[in-house]
Amino acid sequence: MYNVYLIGTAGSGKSTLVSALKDWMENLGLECAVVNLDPGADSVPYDADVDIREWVHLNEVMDEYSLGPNGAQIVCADLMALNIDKLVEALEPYRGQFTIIDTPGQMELFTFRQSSNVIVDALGRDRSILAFLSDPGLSRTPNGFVSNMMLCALTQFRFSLPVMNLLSKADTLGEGELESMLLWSQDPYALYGALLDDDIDTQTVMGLELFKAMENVGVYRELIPVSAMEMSGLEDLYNQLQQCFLGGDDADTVDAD
Ligand SMILES: Nc1nc2c(ncn2[C@@H]2O[C@H](COP(=O)(O)OP(=O)(O)OP(=O)(O)O)[C@@H](O)[C@H]2O)c(=O)[nH]1
Ligand SMILES: [Mg+2]
Repeated sequence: MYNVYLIGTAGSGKSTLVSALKDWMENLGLECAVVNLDPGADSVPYDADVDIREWVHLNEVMDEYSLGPNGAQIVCADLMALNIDKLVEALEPYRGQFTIIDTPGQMELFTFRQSSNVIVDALGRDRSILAFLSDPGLSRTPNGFVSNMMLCALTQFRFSLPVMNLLSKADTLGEGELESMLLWSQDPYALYGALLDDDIDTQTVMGLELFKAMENVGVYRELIPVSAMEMSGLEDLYNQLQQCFLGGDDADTVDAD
């Protein structure tokens, strides 16, 4: 069993990609379960096999503790960890080769709270990967691109798990934009040049320094463009999963216990 956590900034396309990936995998004959870990989701675009809202629901926590949405989200994060045994038990009958996990809208709730490491441990840390979604709306400029890479690096730092870097909603990018972003992710010097091409100001200088730090600590990695809308890039995503979990063998051929 392999766990894939979709993580990204609010509205980056996590839930839609969970749905697309599940459909794509099932069409391929792969067994996959889907877990919703967003207690504040009004609705999700997939049938969750297990849904944290069964035990922890943002609106109920707001009422019960007389909290606003932000305070309640923090309480929810802790309640999620407290209820994790129930979730793991409920998931047991559905577990197949892959478990695809949707995470809360505001990524800091999952990325920066210790409760999420409790959840990762309970679901099985050994066979887990984080799929970090970069939203093109935030990462089309060189500065935005570096900022998003930093978020991805922080996520990796918090969890100490393998990470793949996805460029979501790739269908919203023009050909030139997509090419530039892919080049920035493949060739540090191209990104370096693009940062320098920006008007040199304090922000750019800081971007360059952050960029150098990322290069030095080895978080620089190639982007995989995906579009849940067009169902594109999912094979590349799956190939990355195979590389990470199975050293390149197909999941079909490997015992999935
Ligand atoms: N064009 C396009 N739009 C997309 C794609 N994936 C998601 N969207 C849109 O982006 C918006 C946010 O998608 P969600 O899947 O709800 O994103 P999320 O990260 O789960 O959002 P929160 O959980 O609310 O933070 C929706 O309007 C989706 O229809 C895509 O591949 N292409
Ligand atoms: Mg969502």
